[in-house]
Amino acid sequence: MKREETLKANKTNRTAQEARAEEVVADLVEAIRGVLVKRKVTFEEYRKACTFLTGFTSEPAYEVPLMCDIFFNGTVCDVESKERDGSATSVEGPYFLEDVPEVTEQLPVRDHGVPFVMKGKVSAVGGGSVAGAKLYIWHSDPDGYYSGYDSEFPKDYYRGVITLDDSGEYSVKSTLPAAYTIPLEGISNKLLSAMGRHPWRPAHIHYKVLHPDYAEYTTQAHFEGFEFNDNDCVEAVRAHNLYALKDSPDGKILEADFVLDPLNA
Ligand code: MBD
Ligand code: FE
Repeated sequence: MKREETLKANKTNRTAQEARAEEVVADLVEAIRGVLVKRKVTFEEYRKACTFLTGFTSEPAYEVPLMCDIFFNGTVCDVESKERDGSATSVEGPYFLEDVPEVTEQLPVRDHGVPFVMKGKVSAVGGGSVAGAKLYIWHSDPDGYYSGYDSEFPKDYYRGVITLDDSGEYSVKSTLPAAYTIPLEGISNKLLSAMGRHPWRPAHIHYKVLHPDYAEYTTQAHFEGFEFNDNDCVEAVRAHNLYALKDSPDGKILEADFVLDPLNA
């Protein structure tokens, strides 16, 4: 299947079978989300469960975690955000890689795309120093693909880790990411399409901050006014992770500040 042949909006004129699948699966999802909230399931427990469930299937190893991310990771983040101080978290998704190049002001990019700058400041609840924190940034290329998952597209593009100093400030250039589809041939998309749902995510940037004194922090930024913010197939868009892009001589600017939650405070 080609991307151009996929739905670009959830169906409003579903067949009876699609409508039935949508209502039953949506209710199952809501019921399981209720358990995640009631039991305050942590991200660590959630990831273990995804890996465990993968053992029941003969599908490629990423399909069960992907389906879980589509339906449940947003809820796990909402629970996590209530339980911690500092900025709210959001969905990590399947494409984080820890072993990536150190960068300072430029992510390695390919030859096309809209010039783009990501900047902001990382601080901590209580005002402690964030010096030495590792800020990971990763996002898709201008066509909606992630590096590091096939031999043609090595992992050091559109990714990097920045070591923050005491100021917590960062500013790094790249090119604007694009809307993304989950793998079209897999069983997760089969389920979405059986429900009359499309496979698209809005363009977004991923961030993760690691520092031994603070709770691991993971989030995403989406762009106001971009396609699929209202019907993200992963349902990860919230008011707190939707940002206005600004114009500048260096290109579009995304300014995002994050506040870390001290451990043992
Ligand atoms: C992604 O790029 C993503 O961010 C999520 C949450 C799920 C699938 C693909
Ligand atoms: Fe993503």
